[in-house]
Amino acid sequence: MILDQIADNLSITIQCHDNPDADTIASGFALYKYFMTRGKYRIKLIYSGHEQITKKNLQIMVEELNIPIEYVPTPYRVSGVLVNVDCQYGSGNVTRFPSDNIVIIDHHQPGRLPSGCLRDIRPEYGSCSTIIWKLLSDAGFDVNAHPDLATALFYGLYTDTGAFAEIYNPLDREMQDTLNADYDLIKLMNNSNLSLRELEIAGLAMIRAIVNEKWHFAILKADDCDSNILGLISDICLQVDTIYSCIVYAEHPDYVKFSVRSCVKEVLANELAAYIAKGIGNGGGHTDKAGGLINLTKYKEAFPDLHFEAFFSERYQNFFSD
Ligand SMILES: [Mn+2]
Repeated sequence: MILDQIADNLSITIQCHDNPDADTIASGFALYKYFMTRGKYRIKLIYSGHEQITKKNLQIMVEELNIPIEYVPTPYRVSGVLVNVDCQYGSGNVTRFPSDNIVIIDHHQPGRLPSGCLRDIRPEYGSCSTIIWKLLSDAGFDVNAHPDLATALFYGLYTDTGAFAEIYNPLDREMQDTLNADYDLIKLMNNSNLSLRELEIAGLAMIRAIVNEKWHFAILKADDCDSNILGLISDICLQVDTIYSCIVYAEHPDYVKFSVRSCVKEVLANELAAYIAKGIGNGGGHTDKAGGLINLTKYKEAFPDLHFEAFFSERYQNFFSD
């Protein structure tokens, strides 16, 4: 069993994806607690990337549930086995730290994985939290004996499935029904999704939406903000009746990040994200929700005179004609 194989190592480093969301944090936290109770003495729960956690609901989650997650800048030396949760080593949304002992536990479609790595990838689950919950339950670990853990895993599934609206797997439902979560805290986090400043950023982005009526897509430019806010803006945009897919992007001095959403099978969000970032960055995710990052140096080399609005518009249209 994968947990036993991880436990064979004296040191365990659990890494969440960059720009952590509730699901990756909950997954990492659950593994952390589990191995702590197994008496492992060197366990670290880390994440890296361009941004530290700023989103209010996630800050509440980390503080209220005492989640010992640490931000580490690059370069970083991993000790022991490296466990990627809710992401896959080598993919664009997780900083790659050198390691020859890699474990991947994830619920995204498998990408190109490092050879010989240990993996448990189940794309049929609504959240990575569900996989971890199942692994822990099968190992005889009573998650409900740890109310903080039960709440974290519950919230991981909740946020990854649009407040349980997108649950298709019976096991997700079973976890939802089984966990004794702190519903007051869930409610508090659920009502702390954005700051006033972020509300303003979202509003401005929506006012400036550029809509392509032929292909039913929209492009929105937002001021620099947390990636999760880009996702939130694109979630709202996709609810417009005439918009079937959309991109929301924000410029940062060093990079441009973007969020992609689609509700039609002709446009797979992960494919579109990869297409947009091809040659100049990274893009990927789920078929309905995805995102990416464009490297500004590479962009300026490839498109010295093109502003981003035109770039996104061109690539978007090329995606359809291709
Ligand atoms: Mn997830």
